[in-house]
Formats: sequence, structure tokens, C-alpha cells
Amino acid sequence: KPQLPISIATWGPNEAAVNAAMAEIESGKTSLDAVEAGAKVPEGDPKDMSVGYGGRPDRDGKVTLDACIMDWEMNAGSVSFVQGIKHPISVARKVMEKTPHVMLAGEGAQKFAVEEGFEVENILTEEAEKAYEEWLKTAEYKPQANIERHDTIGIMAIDNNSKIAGACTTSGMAFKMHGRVGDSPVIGAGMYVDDEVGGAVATGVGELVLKTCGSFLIVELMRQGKSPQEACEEGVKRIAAKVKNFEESQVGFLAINKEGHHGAFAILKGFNYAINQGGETKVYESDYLVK
Ligand code: SD4
Repeated sequence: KPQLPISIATWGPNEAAVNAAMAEIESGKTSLDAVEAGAKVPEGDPKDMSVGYGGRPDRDGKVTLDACIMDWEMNAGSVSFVQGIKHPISVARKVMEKTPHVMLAGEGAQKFAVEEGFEVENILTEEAEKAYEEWLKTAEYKPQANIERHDTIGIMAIDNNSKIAGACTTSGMAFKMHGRVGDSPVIGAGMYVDDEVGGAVATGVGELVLKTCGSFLIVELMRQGKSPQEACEEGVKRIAAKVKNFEESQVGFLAINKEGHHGAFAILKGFNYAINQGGETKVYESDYLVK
């Protein structure tokens, strides 16, 4: 039985993130505060090599980050290809709240962050640098998402006023081309919420999600009456129907509706997610298409 409030995030190890989000809601804060606080957990964790501090670099050895955030009133903010910032989700929120824009990229995003009081720091950890040096030996680029099972965090929450918000943050595909931007900072691809309907987030090989407007598609399918589970399955099937060699890549979708029902579906085995609902935190394994 669905219960509100709820916080939900991609990947089991993000239990800590959904708990941090719920703590905000319990202290009377909004779902927007909740998803930001949740996203900051893996961003600040050097052991999480797919998000923020500790993220693996691109093929030029630079860690470049993508993040976006959206609230129940259609306010949205995003940064992409930003370097040297530990908490890009908080910069995305500032873009949303303090500028007339939705997206800032690269140097401009970093400059704005500095103006807003963020520090530029080295976010390449020794461990991530070692992984890069190992990769350099062959320097073969084969986008392989979700090998670690704690990749990109997409997080959504509905608060005590029944308002929804979502966030998504990542260091992107490891050893990507310098300048590559994935789905995660793109509103409607990596994350989308609509307070009338619900929300969706994506993880995996961003190119497949970008080409199908994944999160937006799932929210629209729920608007048309599908359950979160049906909508996520339809989103994956859309990729399967349209994108060649899709079965070589992982994509996982996660969705909630305004009643607090959730659903998830992935291309491949191995996608899981964490929920804090009704006073309990649980990790679920997602069903998948290619068996
Ligand atoms: C990207 N979607 O940059 C991200 C990567 C990811 O789990 O989700 N990894 O394409």
C-alpha cells in the first residue's frame, strides 16, 4: 500500500541518500530540500566512483560532472560538464533559483558556482586516478554503465504537502570523451517530475535515454493512465524498438506517481533501487527485459 511521504533513488547503496532525504522531510522541509540533501550523499562520498567527489575521469583525465534538479512548480536547474565542484546538485539548484536559465555548462557553470560561494577543489581521488591509469593501458572506450551497481543517483521525493521534486547527479560514463554530456543533466532525459502526475529518473548509458527522452516519456505514459511499473516497462521497450544493439547497454528507469506507487524496469539484470516509505527503508531488485 503506497504511503506518503516517500523518497526513492536509483541503486541500493543509495539507501543512505533516501534516508537523508526523508530526514529533511521529517524535519518539515520540502521535497526539493530532500532530493538535494539525498543527492549530496553520493556526491560527497569518495568511494562512489560514479558521482561527484571520487567520480572517474574522462579520457583526458578530467572529472566532469552533470546534475539537474526540478520542483513541483516546473522550476528546473542544471549544470553539465562542470569541473572541480564537489556538489554540482547544489549549483544546479542555484541555477534554478538565481538565474533566468535552466542549464549552465562547463567553465560558465564553474564561474557561476564560484560567484555563489562554491569552492573549486580537486575532486579526482587517488583511486579514480588509478582506475584511469589502468584504463590508459588499452584506452579502449566501451561504455559500460552499472558495473559497480552504485552508479548515477536519480532521486525523487514527495513531501508532507504532497509536493514532488527530483534530482539527478553523476560523473557520467567513465572515460567518456572530454566534453561529452549525458542524459543526467537534461530535464526530461535523466529526470523529470510533474506535480500533476509523478516523476521518473534514469540511469545507465545516457545516449539511449537522450535519444528517447526517457524520463519525460515515462511521465507522459503515467499521465495517460499507465502505472509507474507499466510506464517504466514501456520506456525500456521504446529503446528496444528504436535503438540498434540496445542489448549491449544497460538502462534502468525508476518512476513514482503522486499516490506514492513506484515502478522500475531495466534492459539488463542488475538494476536495483532504494525506497524510504512508511517508516522503512528497503532495497528492491528491478525486473529487466533481456533475460
Ligand atoms: C550517463 N546516465 O552519463 C549516466 C551514467 C549512469 O549509471 O547513469 N551511470 O550516461
